[in-house]
Amino acid sequence: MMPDDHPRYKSLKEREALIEGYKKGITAEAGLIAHGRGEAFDYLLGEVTTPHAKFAIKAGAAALLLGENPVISVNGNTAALCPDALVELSDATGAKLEINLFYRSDERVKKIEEVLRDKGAKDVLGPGPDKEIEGLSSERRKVTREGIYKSDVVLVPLEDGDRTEALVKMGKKVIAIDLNPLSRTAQTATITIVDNVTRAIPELVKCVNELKKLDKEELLEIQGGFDNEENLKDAVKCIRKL
Ligand code: PTJ
Repeated sequence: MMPDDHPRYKSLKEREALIEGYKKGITAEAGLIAHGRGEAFDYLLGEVTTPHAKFAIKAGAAALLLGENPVISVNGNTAALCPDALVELSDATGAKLEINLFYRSDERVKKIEEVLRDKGAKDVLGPGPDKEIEGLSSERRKVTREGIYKSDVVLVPLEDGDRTEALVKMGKKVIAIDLNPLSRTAQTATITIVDNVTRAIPELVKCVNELKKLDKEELLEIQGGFDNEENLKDAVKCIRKL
């Protein structure tokens, strides 16, 4: 039992959630290692949503609201760490939830679908993929026509660089959430939120609900005022300042 006054309570709870997810067959074994890498960057960022992350969250929220067929890609880490927030974001934006796994198995897809439905998701895409992303050989190539394949905006938390590149090549706006500002995903995405998914996704929900009051022109202005390269430089500067 974790004492809630432990100075690293939140971080330790996240580890517990992932270990639990792994035991239930939701999170991949390598997902635990990937989280460790994320934790190291989060530590360097002060474990807070920094101003550059907030700026990217605002641009990402505007892009999701402007999208005609926005999709939220769900993997084993996010399903274990923040399933409620994923469903809330889908409800707030109308974005579809699609399970897309690097270590894909029908069993894992089914278990993640159950987690999302348990949290109130009505439609979950991912089982029975009927299209493939061109130029991608990993299991992540398997997508659904109605979801990721036809999407114009895709949110990809904890992604690998190959698929980000392939999605961008298909002409999609890719919003990535990645604690590592130097990763290929971070560098390739249209909008990169350098933040922990456990903070960034609830923040996106809040921001989407605020931006809903704006008209299309105002949303376009927010989206257009974002420069990913510049924002990533700020993220690196923030780490260097330590
Ligand atoms: O569930 P699956 O089968 O799709 O597998 C998922 C993993 C995570 C195993 C797979 O996508 C993978 O291997 O990812 P990578 O290539 O290790 O990339 C993970 C990236 O996410 C790294 O740059 C980490 O720094 C970052 N990261 C890890 N945990 C978090 C994170 N970013 C934001 N929030 C986190 N909690």
